[in-house]
Amino acid sequence: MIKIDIITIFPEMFKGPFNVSIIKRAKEKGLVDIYIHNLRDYTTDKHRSVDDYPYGGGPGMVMKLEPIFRAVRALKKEDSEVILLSPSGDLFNQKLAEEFAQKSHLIIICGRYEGIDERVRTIITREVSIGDYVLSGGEIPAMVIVDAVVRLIPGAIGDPNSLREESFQWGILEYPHYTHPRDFEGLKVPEVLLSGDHEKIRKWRRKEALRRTLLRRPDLLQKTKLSEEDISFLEEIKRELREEVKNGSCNSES
Ligand code: 4G0
Repeated sequence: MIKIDIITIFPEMFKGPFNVSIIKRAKEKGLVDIYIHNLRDYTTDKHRSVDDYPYGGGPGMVMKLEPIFRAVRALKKEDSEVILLSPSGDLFNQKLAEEFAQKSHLIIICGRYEGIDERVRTIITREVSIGDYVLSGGEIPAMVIVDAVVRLIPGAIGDPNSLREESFQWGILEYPHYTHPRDFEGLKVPEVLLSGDHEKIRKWRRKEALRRTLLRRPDLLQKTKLSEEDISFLEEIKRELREEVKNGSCNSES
């Protein structure tokens, strides 16, 4: 059982996303316990203030330290990962999601305003960003992280094969998927997928995944371990691409 505590000034934002689909099912199965805490409940002044003017002047407001410290101290256990969401954090990725999924307790602090009092760094164990853009708060990043982590908990996903495929394939993009009908207004399913020849299908999927990765995310091919077969597929793909250039074809999918 993994426990996730989220500290926010907008608890209502979490109602929808955490009560549908995989997260809802994981909660029902007792795989995860998610608590949303209103930061204002940890204030002590009569105005329940969570922000204040910046020392030294300048525009905007800064999140106050005391409510955050009171909240984290109340929630913290021996083995808590205390995560601050901020645009200047370490970039979140699948590897970090897998790491978080192994923890017994996550405390996620959703920042707002122009920033947060720098001294918050003394109480956190990690600063994480979901990407290079600024949002109006850390709430949506918190939902992104919870979703990515919860679906990795054993039992959270109906068919664990889909996770295995994913992590097995991790490092290159996914192969293209098709379902019924075989022919939609002339858009046909590739013949090989109807052949019933599992080895042929495996090879086709691997090659198409590599083709996609070469065209869209060539950076991934540098980082991942490629088999002898992969390397010869990539040679074939590059040959096919040169052939297309010669024939003057112009198709964004290839
Ligand atoms: C500025 C995370 C803005 C500073 C949070 C927080 C984007 C992301 C915010 C902070 C966010 C992201 C220092 C806590 C809130 N925007 N890319 N907005 N601090 O993950």
